[in-house]
Amino acid sequence: MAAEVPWVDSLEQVYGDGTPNGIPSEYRQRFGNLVKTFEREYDQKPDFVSRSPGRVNLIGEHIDYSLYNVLPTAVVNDVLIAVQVVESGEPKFSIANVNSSKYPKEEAIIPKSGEVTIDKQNHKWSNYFLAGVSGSLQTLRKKHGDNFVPKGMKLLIDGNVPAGGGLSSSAAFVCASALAVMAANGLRVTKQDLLDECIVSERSVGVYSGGMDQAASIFSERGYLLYCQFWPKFAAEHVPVPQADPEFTILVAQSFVTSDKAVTAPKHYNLRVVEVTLASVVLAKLFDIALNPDHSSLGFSLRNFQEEVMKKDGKLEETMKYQVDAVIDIVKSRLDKDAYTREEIAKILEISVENLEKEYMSKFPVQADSFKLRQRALHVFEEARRVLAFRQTLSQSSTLDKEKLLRLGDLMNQTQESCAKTYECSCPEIDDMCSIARKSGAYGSRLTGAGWGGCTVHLVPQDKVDAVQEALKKEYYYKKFPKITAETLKEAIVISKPGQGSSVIHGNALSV
Ligand code: NG1
Repeated sequence: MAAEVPWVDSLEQVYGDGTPNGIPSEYRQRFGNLVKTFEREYDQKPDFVSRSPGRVNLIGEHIDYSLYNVLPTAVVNDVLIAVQVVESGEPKFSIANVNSSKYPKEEAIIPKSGEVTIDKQNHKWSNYFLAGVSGSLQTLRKKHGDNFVPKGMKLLIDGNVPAGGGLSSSAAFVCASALAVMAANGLRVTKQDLLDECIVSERSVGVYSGGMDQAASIFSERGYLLYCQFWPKFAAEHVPVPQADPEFTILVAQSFVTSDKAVTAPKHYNLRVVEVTLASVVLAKLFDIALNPDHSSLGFSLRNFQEEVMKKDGKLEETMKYQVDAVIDIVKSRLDKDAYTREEIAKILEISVENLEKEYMSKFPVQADSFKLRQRALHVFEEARRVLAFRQTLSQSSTLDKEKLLRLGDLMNQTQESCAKTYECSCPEIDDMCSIARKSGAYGSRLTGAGWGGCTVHLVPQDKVDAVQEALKKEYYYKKFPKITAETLKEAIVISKPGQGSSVIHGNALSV
């Protein structure tokens, strides 16, 4: 049977490390503060708290929406939503945040039979909650009929995943929201259903979401990396973090360059989705292949093209590495222009520019005169190859030796190079941080998440962790932000152990 999102009644099941040591007191305090603030705000105790974490991606950047495998894991930073269900009356949501000065309280009413409307032009913080509502309503209406009206809810939110910081605060928020709505309406949702809902939900905020973040937020298990496969359909494998000699640490450091994916999407994220989709259909056309639509954002992915071209050549039985190498050669030899205009692409596809725009650029607008199909496709296929190599290195033996750690680090460094030069999703600050970390001892350093700012992730030998942190402070944070406070600096670098995925926290855990 498909696994359900767990309901837990102790915080150890969420934040513990599996040992009898208990959990760090700050987690308990934060949770206690949420419950008490809820009581002050609404004069009642919450019924439950829905929780979903942020994530860090170790390798496999910008390839989930081309349906290639990626290797993220949840971090301990999360979004907590305390909920009191309102049993009668119209379905009204009161949405408050513990940080009320930054995120003022808002109210929303769901029209009886209608859709949740999200004003994409007006990016309010509560849009992410409404996005979660819209996805879960689809499931609830499928189950209970189109006239189903959800229960009203009083909500208090506390998130400590930095917004726009590359640890996927948006996915954590949307997943926790959808889970809260499902729980409030009496549904024990499976992880797979929640994932499907949340991908749809996030798209309603205006981003062609790939699915990696929601998968990592929902499916992760403490102590494991999550090997996510998207082709032919989603599957998750929990990969244990191997012992290593010398020991290593995964260090996550924010650049404090904020890139709001929903706002910058037409020039950044959504444009890349359009470019790789166009690369797929152009390549297919050049090989006289009619692609069947797949479940990627715009219906045609590079993974789909790989499958069909290998089928055509009778090479589907070959290893994945062989196949990816083959499509890399194809891209190098067949996509020979540095950039393709709309007219050039329309000509290859034998359609009008108007139809090209209607089919691939109308769902969400993009701002570009030309499209770098060769570079984007190359990044995707080469990154897919790096993920395979990374995964293989992890599973070669139960202990990672220095040579293997260096290999993993090298793959991460190659990803950064490709993100910076070929996919153009890095920025000078991220490049800077990566070279500072490498110079002071990191095996590998790269951006994590969508990029154009956000976070970096570093694979660091244990005995170099202090040196890397100090170097980042001295050569990046103090230099770029001379007025940075000690508190902000404390949040800038996170030493992250793979954390636990989504859950509903109820019962005794709420007695604080
Ligand atoms: P961020 O923006 O870091 O949450 C985004 C996408 C992922 C993936 C990465 C790039 C969403 C919610 N997230 O991550 O699916 O494509 O970029 O690897 O759209």
